[in-house]
Amino acid sequence: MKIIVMREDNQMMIDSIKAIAIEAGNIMTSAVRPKIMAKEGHANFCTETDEKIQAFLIERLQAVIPEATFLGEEDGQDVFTEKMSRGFCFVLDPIDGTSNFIYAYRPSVVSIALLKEGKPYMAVVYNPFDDMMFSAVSGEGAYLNGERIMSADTPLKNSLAVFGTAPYYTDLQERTFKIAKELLPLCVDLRRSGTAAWDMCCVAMGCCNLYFELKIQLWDYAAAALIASEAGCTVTDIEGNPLSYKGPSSALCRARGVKEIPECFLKSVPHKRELV
Ligand code: LIP
Repeated sequence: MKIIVMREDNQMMIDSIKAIAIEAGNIMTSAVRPKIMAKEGHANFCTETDEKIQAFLIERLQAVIPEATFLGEEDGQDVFTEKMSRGFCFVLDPIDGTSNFIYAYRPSVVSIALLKEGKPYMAVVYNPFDDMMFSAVSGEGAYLNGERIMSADTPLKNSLAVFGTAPYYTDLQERTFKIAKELLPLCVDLRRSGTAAWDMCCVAMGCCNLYFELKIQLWDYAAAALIASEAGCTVTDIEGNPLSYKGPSSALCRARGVKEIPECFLKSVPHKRELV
């Protein structure tokens, strides 16, 4: 594993973002029966704690980079504008795994991505329930609680795979479970956690070797995709195209040991079906 010495200014900035994520995590773990609001789509919820954490993150991160713009899941700040692809833009998911949070099903995480000129530059994903802090700086490696992490180099058949059900988009469920059914015999077993950011961090730290979901939002993948990439993963949409970092996308995160995209993904793509 290549020795990496982080640039001092980057170290200071990522340490500030991590400290703010820990405080946000405390707001999450100390919440008591927060008010729940329904959003568009099947079982798509927001709680007053999601909104409280997002407001807290914007106020504190604005002090770290005064000129930064913000894109966050809550409060109607969910459209990626041209302005956000210039300079610094923080992409926030105050609680990734909101349904988990509502039902006290673990984990839920705080996800903070920093884009520079529209490209992933820094990332923090914090699980406050297990005090697990994932972080990465582009080109400077991925870390868990300060220790460098790399994804597993073992083949899919000797590993777990994790997937997201894209519950808000009922038109995608038939394809999701068709892929899952064909993926199961190719691995040891499947898992479903309820948070895309946590799932990709699990691939980054070597707990499982593949994660997929047919549609997630920019704030679900922006941070965890950089952490996974810096841990040697290949993170694309399910067809193998680079993630846009401009809006919703399908996601496929493969550990170092999963060299090819399993055929069950390629043949599931409607317009590709004729080709396979
Ligand atoms: C969640 C994702 C999860 C997905 C859920 C939801 P949220 O994000 O992390 O992978 O299956 O549908 O999108 O809404 O809890 O921030």
